[in-house]
Amino acid sequence: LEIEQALASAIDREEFQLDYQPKFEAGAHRLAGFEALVRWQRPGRGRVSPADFIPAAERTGQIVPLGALILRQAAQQLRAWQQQGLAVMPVAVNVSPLQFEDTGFADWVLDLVRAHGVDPALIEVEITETAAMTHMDRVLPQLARLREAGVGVAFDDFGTGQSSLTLLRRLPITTLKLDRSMVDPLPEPSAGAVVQAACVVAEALGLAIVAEGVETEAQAAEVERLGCTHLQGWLLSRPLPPDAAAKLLSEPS
Ligand code: G
Ligand code: G
Ligand code: MN
Ligand code: NA
Repeated sequence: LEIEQALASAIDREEFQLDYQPKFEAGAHRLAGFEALVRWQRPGRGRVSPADFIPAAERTGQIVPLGALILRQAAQQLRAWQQQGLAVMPVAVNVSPLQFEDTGFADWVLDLVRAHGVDPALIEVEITETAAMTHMDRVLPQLARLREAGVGVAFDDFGTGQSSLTLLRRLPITTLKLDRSMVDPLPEPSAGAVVQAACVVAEALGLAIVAEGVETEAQAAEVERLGCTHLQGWLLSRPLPPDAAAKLLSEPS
């Protein structure tokens, strides 16, 4: 309960910031967008990892107000970058299935983004494959609503869940994010075969496919050879604070 009380006051005081991890096109490694990753700096206590507080916030339901705060911060950041005259790129925000329990969530997101003068195509939502599959009734119609308005929809941690290929065809998604656990073992051949199969499916369905957690040159070369359209990972860039992300936006690529 200690964490629940701490989270409640942290949400009230907005003690959270977003870092932005760049995502790059395969090949030329041109900047293609960012993934927003929440950071909690506890006054007097230091940083708490989202790997610790996101699961806690999901257990308590606090992910709903926290998730709203995160989306608002992302919209504010996009507006700020636009006002600085930067050529903005899409920002992907991780969304919990609990946020979709409110059937008005998708419309709320669209209102939020438009109220900030931001094109909905500059926002992408990331939902884990497992979350989308286990809350389909609530999640799918709202993903479709977001898609119709131009919001990107990414299937996160792809390859770790159990979505069927048949279902994948009918989902309102634009991007598959290949889980780091599939990228880690590369260039091991059996891992390569699985990644290649995922890339073939993505291409056939017209989806982008992002290799996550790319840490080595060998992994980068391999995911590009196997057909991934985008790369994200520490080899190319760590998650960046907003000013460093803005600097990337201002550089010719
Ligand atoms: O940034 P890091 O690798 O420490 O993140 C750890 C986990 O927390 C990842 O699974 C990531 O998806 C999740 N996470 C990071 N930021 C957010 C966020 O803004 N919302 C949600 N729901 N999850 C996040
Ligand atoms: O669950 P999700 O895929 O949203 O989690 C993304 C998490 O992966 C973030 O917490 C981010 O900090 C982390 N991450 C990003 N790049 C790398 C990487 O190259 N290696 C590792 N180990 N983690 C990474
Ligand atoms: Mn993610
Ligand atoms: Na992921």
